Amino acid sequence: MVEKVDSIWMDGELIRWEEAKVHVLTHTLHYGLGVFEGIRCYLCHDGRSGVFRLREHIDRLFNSALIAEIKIPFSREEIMEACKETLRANDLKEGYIRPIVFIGDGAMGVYPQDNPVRVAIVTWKWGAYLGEEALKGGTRVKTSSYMRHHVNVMMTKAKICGNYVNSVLAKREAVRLGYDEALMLDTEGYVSEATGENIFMVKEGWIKTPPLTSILPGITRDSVITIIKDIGLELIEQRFTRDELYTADEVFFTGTAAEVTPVREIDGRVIGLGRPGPITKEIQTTFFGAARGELERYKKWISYL
Ligand code: PPE
Repeated sequence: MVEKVDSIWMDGELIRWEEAKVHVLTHTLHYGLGVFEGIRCYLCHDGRSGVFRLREHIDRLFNSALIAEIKIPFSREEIMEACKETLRANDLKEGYIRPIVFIGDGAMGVYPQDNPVRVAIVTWKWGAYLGEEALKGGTRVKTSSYMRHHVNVMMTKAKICGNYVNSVLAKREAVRLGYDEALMLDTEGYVSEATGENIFMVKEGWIKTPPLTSILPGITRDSVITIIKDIGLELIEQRFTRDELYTADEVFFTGTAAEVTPVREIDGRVIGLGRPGPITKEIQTTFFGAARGELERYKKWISYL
């Protein structure tokens, strides 16, 4: 359950949580065309609160809207400021920020020409996405019977609301079968991503991640790629198969919600030693250090409140 906060930003102003309601004819509710973001704000080591890569998330929101042919009635600067304003209004030192752009009520049918485009920003406390235990000890994963979207069926580079039906179905299946998360393959059978995370594998010191074809261009993925290169490790963006994953030394997920979560088991095969490996741990520690403002070279990623 999302813990209630005082205020939600909606269409340009802060309103009370109870008032943040929409009509049942909201177009996005029926047809799924809307775009959203997921951003984290961390309590930094110096006591300040900092939003992690706010600019990049808002840029992706506008890219998603461009792909979805939705015109956002605010500027990037206004949305960035509104994210911070909402955190401040709720006195959240640390938390998750969810901006959503959706098509309001008016016409029904798949051509909502004059329906208003609405924007809301909600903030709440969100702990470890796959659980504290997973963050420390690794998560258990099952290859899904659902494939990730074909690139011409859904627009996979956009964070479109309706795209997540695929994620919800895959996640439900994985949890029903006793796993924590679903691994999804692309329509050609190569490893794509998880329901809300990108994936990396480590083998003999090399790190691989799928290229930006059928996956969401993750901002945590991008941060981790930078960290990997800065550490001096080799990274290759290349397609790989699930059996290559089974024989990897280490596997981990990245995502705003999931942060850097080690994977310890896939389809009943133990990965490496069955616990987070040294490279995963180093990347995870560096990522949290960066997000909490402890590392000078990554301070450019933080927008302080
Ligand atoms: N792939 C998918 C499909 C995805 O949803 C996310 C984020 C990522 C990769 C990683 O992207 P990034 O957050 O920019 O590193 N998933 C968001 C939604 C999770 C949810 O359940 O809601 C998130 O992590 O905020």
